Amino acid sequence: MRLFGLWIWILSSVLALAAAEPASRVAVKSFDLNITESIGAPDCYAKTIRYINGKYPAPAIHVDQSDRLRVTVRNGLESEAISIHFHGIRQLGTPWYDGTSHVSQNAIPAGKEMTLEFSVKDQSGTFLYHAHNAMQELSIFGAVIINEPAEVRKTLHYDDERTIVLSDSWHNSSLAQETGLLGAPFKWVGDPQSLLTNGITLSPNCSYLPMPQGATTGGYAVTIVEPKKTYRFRIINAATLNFLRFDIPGHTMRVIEADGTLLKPTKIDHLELNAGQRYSVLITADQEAKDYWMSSQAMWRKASAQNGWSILRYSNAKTQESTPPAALPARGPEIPSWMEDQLRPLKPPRVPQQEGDTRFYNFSQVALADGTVRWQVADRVYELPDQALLLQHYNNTIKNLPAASKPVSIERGRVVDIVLQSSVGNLNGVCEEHPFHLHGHSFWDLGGGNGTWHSGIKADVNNAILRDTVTVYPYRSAYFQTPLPAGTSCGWRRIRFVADNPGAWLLHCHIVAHLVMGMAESFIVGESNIPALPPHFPIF
Ligand SMILES: *[C@@H]1O[C@H](CO)[C@@H](O)[C@H](O)[C@H]1NC(C)=O
Ligand SMILES: *[C@@H]1O[C@H](CO)[C@@H](O)[C@H](O)[C@H]1NC(C)=O
Ligand SMILES: *[C@@H]1O[C@H](CO)[C@@H](O)[C@H](O)[C@H]1NC(C)=O
Ligand SMILES: *[C@@H]1O[C@H](CO)[C@@H](O)[C@H](O)[C@H]1NC(C)=O
Ligand SMILES: *[C@@H]1O[C@H](CO)[C@@H](O)[C@H](O)[C@H]1NC(C)=O
Ligand SMILES: *[C@@H]1O[C@H](CO)[C@@H](O)[C@H](O)[C@H]1NC(C)=O
Ligand SMILES: [Cu+2]
Repeated sequence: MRLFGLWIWILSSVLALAAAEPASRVAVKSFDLNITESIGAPDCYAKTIRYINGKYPAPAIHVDQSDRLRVTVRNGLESEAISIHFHGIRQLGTPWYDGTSHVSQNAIPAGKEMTLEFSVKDQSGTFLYHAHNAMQELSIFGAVIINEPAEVRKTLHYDDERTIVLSDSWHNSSLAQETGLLGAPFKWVGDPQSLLTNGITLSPNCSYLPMPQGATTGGYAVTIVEPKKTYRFRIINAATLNFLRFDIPGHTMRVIEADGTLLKPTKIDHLELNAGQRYSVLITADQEAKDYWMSSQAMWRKASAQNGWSILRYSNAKTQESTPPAALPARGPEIPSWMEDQLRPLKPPRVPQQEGDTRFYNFSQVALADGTVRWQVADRVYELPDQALLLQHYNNTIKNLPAASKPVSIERGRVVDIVLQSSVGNLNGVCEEHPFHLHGHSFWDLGGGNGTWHSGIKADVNNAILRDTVTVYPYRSAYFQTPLPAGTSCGWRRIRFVADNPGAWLLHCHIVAHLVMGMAESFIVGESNIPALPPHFPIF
């Protein structure tokens, strides 16, 4: 492709320049994220949605590893405060630009703006940005792509790339959902009405209201490929609840990246990815030139929205499809870690061999006497403080925080092992799956298992994949299995990281409803090494 050739040309010129003059390599790339809200119908149902730079879905951000990003977030919402988090980007040395409200900054009020500036020099691959204030994650998300250096990219053997952002969508507003989740009686958000691909889908019996000019009216996303070429599909799960199964019929998928870590190419039948996780797969357009229906659907819950369809289109297809098949591919059986257990890192991981300080987090949901329901992690329902933790650090007020909000202090440079232990709560006897995400650090995924973790279980460090979001699976008593008594262990997962990034960071379930219900822990890493806040940092 012409564009591809141009890209290579630009990259090689940049590298040639760099060889002559190393200082010229750091380029600052500026992006605007102008957030506004107005009517749209991404799945046929008209509601208020959020546009970025007047576009829906939100535009992708593409950068090179050597770039510095300068991102100006302008909150043009009517009344809600917001912050934008770059998921998986470590913010090494810039903890104040993590975009996590109540933790790294105070949320940007309606009508105000803020500029984040950070480098990504130790990272490459597929990431995402999304809102990180209360339930808003539902409404704003986009891809972030950091190109590997040209010499690495060459070894991955693909001609071009495409980005596929999957998400889940509800017709009710996020504020209505939050009220239901935190109130008495507790009201669960339920399964999403739609599974979107690149922000859109169609629902059955679609009938549009009159829409303003430029409003999105949904449809099936189309990914166009040229015959014979090999593509890197970057597949991002930007859902806030659903663990997804993704299928491309008729084509072999070979996984080569998980959350920014390159993998030994591995053939898989279908992709399984949890909220916040990203994978790159190679596919070759070597089949009959026509349209193929790709699909996403929820796993590990009782039901799934049935409209997660999108089209894979050969550029020379003679006919085009408009009606998806009657049924999605069979979604089961649900086997914990089925796909992940097949994956191997491309390069031997540099996992610290010594056991870290092990922190054991037993979590379960708890139905309280007043009719509310929360999630507790190590016997605590986490409450985000009003003033951001990092700002409180500078004001020396962390010590005054109530127990429900106090961060755990970790010395800089410590190796930390975290065991995420899932147990049945006292509400419904169910074990759920949970995608856990750590801010400011990537971690080695040391695997998971059935029942209760104990120190006699040794980790397989040689095959650990460095990533930022990992699933704690239910090994029993899942939604479709027999309920079990409160306290029964559902399963565990273990991660290891080096606490090398001084700042205030969240570890939390990436099911946003669970986070709102308290499923989080906060850390202050290297308290005495946190760099000074940049001058004029907005306090809001
Ligand atoms: C974002 O808004 C600012 C201020 O109104 C404007 O100058 C800028 O051009 C906008 N950027 C985009 C990409 O629309
Ligand atoms: C949507 O919100 C309304 C009002 O807040 C509530 O009555 C209704 O049950 C909600 N529906 C769903 C599917 O959550
Ligand atoms: C769509 O219309 C058909 C035929 O009228 C009906 O059977 C079906 O229930 C409708 N589906 C939805 C989601 O409203
Ligand atoms: C510290 O507290 C003062 C007084 O309340 C406030 O004006 C200032 O903005 C705070 N600083 C930070 C970094 O939050
Ligand atoms: C986990 O252990 C329980 C109890 O022994 C067993 O019933 C269940 O089948 C196991 N789950 C898996 C996925 O092996
Ligand atoms: C984990 O939490 C559950 C529910 O709070 C409790 O019943 C169980 O004993 C705990 N298990 C461990 C190993 O602490
Ligand atoms: Cu969860």
